[in-house]
Amino acid sequence: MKKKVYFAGSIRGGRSDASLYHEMIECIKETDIVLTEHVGDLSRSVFEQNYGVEKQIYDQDTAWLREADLLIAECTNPSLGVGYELAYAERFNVPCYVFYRKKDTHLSAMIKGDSYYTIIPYETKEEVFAKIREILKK
Ligand code: 6IA
Repeated sequence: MKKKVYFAGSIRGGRSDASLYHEMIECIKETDIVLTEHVGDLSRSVFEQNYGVEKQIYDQDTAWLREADLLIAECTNPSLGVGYELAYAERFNVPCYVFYRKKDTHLSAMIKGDSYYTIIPYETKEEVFAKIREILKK
């Protein structure tokens, strides 16, 4: 059966890796389902700001987190939202895989130091796609 994957990546934390998120999402979709395709959507505005919209986003994303079979996060670009999602997923026992580009960031000790998370440092995109395929085969 297809797995439901919650893909997490920076939105208001900065969009410099958004096209990489899009490629990771496409890679997951080759075999499984991505609940959060908008994270890799370069056409959407990051700053739609009003409480109603933000509450809807929070309610939908936390419902998807509870429903997900696993979470894949790209954490090179630090994001408060992604950090929150990782902690929320741990609370609901959702397995979490955290990717980051070694040369571009020092991943937070609060993520690296939590043995619940599978941390995946990488150098090339090819490594990322190969690792995603391996995770999804499990
Ligand atoms: O603090 P950040 O904005 O960087 O948090 C990013 C994380 O929070 C992502 O992994 C998303 O799952 C979630 N998130 C933040 N903003 C949104 C959002 N905004 N829609 C859905 N999930 C969100 C609407 C516009 C957007 C699609 C460009």
